[in-house]
Amino acid sequence: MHGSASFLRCCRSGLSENRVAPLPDSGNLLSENSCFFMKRDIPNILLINPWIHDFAAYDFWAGPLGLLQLGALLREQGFAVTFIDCLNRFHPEMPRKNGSTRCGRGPYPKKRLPSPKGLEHIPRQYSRYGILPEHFEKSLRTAPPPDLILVTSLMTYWYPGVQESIRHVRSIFPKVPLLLGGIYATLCHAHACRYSGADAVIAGEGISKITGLAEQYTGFSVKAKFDPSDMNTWPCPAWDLRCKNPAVPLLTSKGCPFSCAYCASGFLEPQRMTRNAGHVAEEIFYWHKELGVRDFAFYDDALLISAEQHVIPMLEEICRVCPGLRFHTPNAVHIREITKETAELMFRAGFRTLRLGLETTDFAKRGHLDHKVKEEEFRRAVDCLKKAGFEKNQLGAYLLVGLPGQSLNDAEASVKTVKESGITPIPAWYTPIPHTALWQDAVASSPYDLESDPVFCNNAVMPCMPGGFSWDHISRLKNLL
Ligand code: B12
Repeated sequence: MHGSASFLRCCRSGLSENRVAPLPDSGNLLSENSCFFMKRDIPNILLINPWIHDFAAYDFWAGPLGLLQLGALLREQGFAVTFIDCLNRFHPEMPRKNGSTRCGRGPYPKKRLPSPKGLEHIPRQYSRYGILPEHFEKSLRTAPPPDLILVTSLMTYWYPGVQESIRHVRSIFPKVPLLLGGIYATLCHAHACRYSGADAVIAGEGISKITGLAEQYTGFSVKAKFDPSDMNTWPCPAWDLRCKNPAVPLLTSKGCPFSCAYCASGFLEPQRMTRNAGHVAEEIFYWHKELGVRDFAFYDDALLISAEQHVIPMLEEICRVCPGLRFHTPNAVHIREITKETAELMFRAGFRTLRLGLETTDFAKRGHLDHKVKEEEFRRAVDCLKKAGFEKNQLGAYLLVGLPGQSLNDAEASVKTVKESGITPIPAWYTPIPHTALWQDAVASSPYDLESDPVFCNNAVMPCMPGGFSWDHISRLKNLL
């Protein structure tokens, strides 16, 4: 495997001679990967993936990719890094069934919570997803004392889980600086500054900022060993800090050239960047060889864009270097880019779950939403995929439901059209997102005060659906499916 030394460098450099290797079988009970220090002159940075609070959550190849990317960079620069995952499905003190896994997916443990204020009328059970608070506290108490704590965040409406996680951390490490970053921190910056409990909230990408932040808060001075504008110089995310990896998420590019009205990608990742084929194949090979991983999930916003330069050489390299693995695209791919060649290559490389970003089949009236696919492009793509060998249950088309001004009848019509095409419709309930073109329409059409509290943007409450949440809406769609 050419160049694999660079990946070994990334993943092994965490175990410097100042630390002893993790105790056998202790990883889960303590922090995910507790490395103890003989010397206290190297600052220890504690990474935390917080709980989810929601009406429903399921692990579809989820993982804190951004946080562990920062962890890998810090480790490479000589910081000691520990990780606690509040969403660890494999915690040894949790019931076994949580650890069950289907191609890397599986249910999170959950514990019932009272519904958030203003959502008490929703007839669904609100829960904390993840490990129990006592397990989190035990991990915090037994972790090497941190000099800096980094907490990530994902969905805006999951912020109550972030708040609760930070409260627990504060009760144990009241004086250690705690920084919050991630998607909620970026999309709802002012809200996070006010309510999260973090010392500082960092908006936007973290790669170019993390060295400076770590230096500023620990006083430890380092030289950056990577170029923030070149993904090929970054070490792979520190997935080895997770106690178990049923699947590994991959990021082979950043950004998306489309500016769809419902999506925040353009705001979150304004710059398009790609990795080269060898770099990606090397990472996949590495995780397969080191951790036995067979399932990989692409997190790219635009995996198939500029296929000739990016995905085609990358998949050819994957077929050559690491055949026999399974790949999934839980974040949809662009339909227009699916050709005979890309379809055949994806099939040959081992793609098993392919999600298409269709959103609606009302092709004539979709102009206010996006310009990413025409009807004939959709039909041609489905044809190419079927001819390449994909089966109906491997091909799912995401359809947005509950958009401002959209009736359930419109959504039902899309479901029927997708079924007729011979692939699987997958309704995705719309969540309003700040900094998107559709945000103001969403605010105007919703009975909730979306601007006052991100919790009202939870798609499980159907925030923009006329009449609000209803089991009838769900069962009408389920019956059609
Ligand atoms: C991959 C992905 C998923 C994955 C899961 C991801 C995961 N981590 O578990 C899957 C496919 C399952 C998923 C599902 C959904 N997703 Co999604 N997803 C994404 C996507 C494409 C990438 C996220 C990611 O990992 N990026 C890569 C890493 C590197 O970036 P990052 O985490 O932001 O980290 C960087 C910075 O934030 C920062 N950082 C992060 N943490 C910290 C901490 C500190 C201290 C610092 C300093 C910095 C820092 O540095 C990192 C490196 O630069 C984003 C879009 C996007 N471009 O971000 C949408 C996105 C987050 N998803 C979104 C949506 C709508 C959904 C769904 C609701 C879709 C639906 N209707 O079904 C579901 C809900 C899932 C659920 N209920 O479980 C929305 C967010 C909506 C919201 N209200 O918040 C986004 C923004 C896309 C959009 N439409 O605009 N998603």
